[in-house]
Amino acid sequence: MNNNDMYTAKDIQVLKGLEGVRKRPSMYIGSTGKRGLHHLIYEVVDNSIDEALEGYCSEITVKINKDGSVTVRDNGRGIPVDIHPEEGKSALEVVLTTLHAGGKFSGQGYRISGGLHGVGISVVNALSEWLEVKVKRYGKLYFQRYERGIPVGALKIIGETEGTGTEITFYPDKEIFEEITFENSVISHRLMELAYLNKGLKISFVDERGIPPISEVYKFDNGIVGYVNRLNRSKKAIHDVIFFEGVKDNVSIECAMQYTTSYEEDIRSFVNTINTVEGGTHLIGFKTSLTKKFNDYARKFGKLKDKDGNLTGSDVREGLTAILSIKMRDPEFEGQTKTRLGNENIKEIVSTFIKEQLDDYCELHPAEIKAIIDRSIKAAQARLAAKRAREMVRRKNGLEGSSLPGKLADCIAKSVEKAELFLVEGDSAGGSAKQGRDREFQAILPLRGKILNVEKSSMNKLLKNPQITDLIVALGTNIGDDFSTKNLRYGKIIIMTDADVDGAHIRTLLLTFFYRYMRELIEDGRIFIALPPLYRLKVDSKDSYFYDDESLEAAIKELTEKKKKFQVQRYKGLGEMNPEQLWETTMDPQTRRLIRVGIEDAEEANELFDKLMGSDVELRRDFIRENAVYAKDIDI
Ligand code: 0RA
Repeated sequence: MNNNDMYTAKDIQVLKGLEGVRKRPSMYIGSTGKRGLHHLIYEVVDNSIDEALEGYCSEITVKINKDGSVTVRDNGRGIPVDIHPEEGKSALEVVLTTLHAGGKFSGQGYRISGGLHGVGISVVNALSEWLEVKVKRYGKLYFQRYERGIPVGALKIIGETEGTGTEITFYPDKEIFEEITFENSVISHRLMELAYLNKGLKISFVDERGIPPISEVYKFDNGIVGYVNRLNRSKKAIHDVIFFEGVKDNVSIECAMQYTTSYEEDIRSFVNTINTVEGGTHLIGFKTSLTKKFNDYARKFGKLKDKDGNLTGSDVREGLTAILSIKMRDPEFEGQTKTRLGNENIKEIVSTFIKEQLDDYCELHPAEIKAIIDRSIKAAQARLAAKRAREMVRRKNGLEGSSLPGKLADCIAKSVEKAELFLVEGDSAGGSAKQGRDREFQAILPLRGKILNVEKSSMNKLLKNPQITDLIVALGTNIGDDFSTKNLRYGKIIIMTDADVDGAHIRTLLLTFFYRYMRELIEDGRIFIALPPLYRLKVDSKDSYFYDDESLEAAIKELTEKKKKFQVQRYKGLGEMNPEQLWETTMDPQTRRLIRVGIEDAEEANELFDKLMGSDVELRRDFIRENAVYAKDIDI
């Protein structure tokens, strides 16, 4: 008998099912673009991961072959090859040709994992030009080949073997996919993530297409703790990774978290190893308990007083890197991309678990909890100060019909790209700058150095400072959550301070301010530092200017050799220059030197901000000596 003679009503239904997949592939794998293509690999790998989750598989290999096909191999139990009593064919064939074979067909097992759409490997089979499967079971090696979902030839034994496992090789169908080239970075990233989420599981990745081939092995015995360490590898952590794990009401929960000095929040949540990008009930449970518990501790430790308001969710999550990974039966996924967990009961389960674990942790590690709370309180203070500053800005705009600050000497040009704003330290230098500037496109805002300097304590005070609110109004952008470049009034913002300790201090203050509240301006490359000359050299009543020691020394050497007379003046401050000199040396676009501030420079300033604000003068001096220049690229 050949295959055709065996067709029954059931077989026709099967074919119709797979035909449906080929007619509307996007319904099953999301798209026929790159994402959908890569989804084929994940779908097969997820089946192997299921075996690992159930404790039967310790090793998975994913290989992109020279011909562009992909092989996924595992040492799980192997897809059953026995004849399925109802269907009258091998279980393997049922799994590979029946849509939504859903829960493992035996009825006993269950699919913990289940891929993004949970569609099963029959979909991969339907969308592959060909697919070959090898199974090791009962000491034999079984083999079967399919083309576009239809078996070509029966399942047969092709050898003897030891152990168990499954190996699936498939070649995506060009008739279905826009392109069929796999991208190794996408795959290796996901495989690494899976290895972190399944501690101890060894996942190998091989790409044989290139010369030399790529081969990587992922195996992490610390699981998601290692993942958090990796995510924080270039951040500064304030304690060791906190790790909770346990099972509650049949839900297995793992959580790893660590606070850093960064301002970012990086929380990733997973359900059955699926990245729940849109969050869901598990994440809500986690966040709720975190906020609740940290407020409790803050009051218990006297860090929040009766009159103080509560810490908000974003206060307690600032600087937090965390992985929340739960494993459960029958997850329901909702949302645009089906990556939000919908099961309502999970909220309570996760939140109770996190509460209990945090209490235990707090008992054993009060110092860490206190450090975290101090961090959250700082975040809350900054939030409140920013709010006050915003209100102040709004009031100013409102009352005076968005009039500009009195201190600002504005320019004539209205075009943002042309207009420049100089932030000048001190009233006297401000005066010179006003006289020396090209008023067509250069605006001056003097900042009174003393005021900024006296208030060494914190960003809070800085935000209350009327000069800073003047700056915000002058820029027209507002700050923080209200920040927008829509009404930005200047294309270049140039910080012009003295080349001394106080100048560097003010610069750090301003850079930190921009970094925390107007970061986009730095990212857009709009913040600059003016480099005033350090020396004036007078020869025969002609002046030349020098911006560093080396070039001055070279000039002096030459003059000495020529036995010429000269005079050197060292500039200690901008105030020592008259308006013409200031224009010529520091403001004239033809001759000036500007340093464009990069985001790394601002990050560095931000990190040093707290140190600098302290009263440790030595620390400040050291810093300023080492960081006199935030140079990245010089823009003359
Ligand atoms: C159905 C039932 C069982 C395992 C599998 C399928 C299975 C599928 C794949 C796909 C890739 N690797 C896989 N490994 C296993 C349960 C088998 C049993 O009860 O022995």
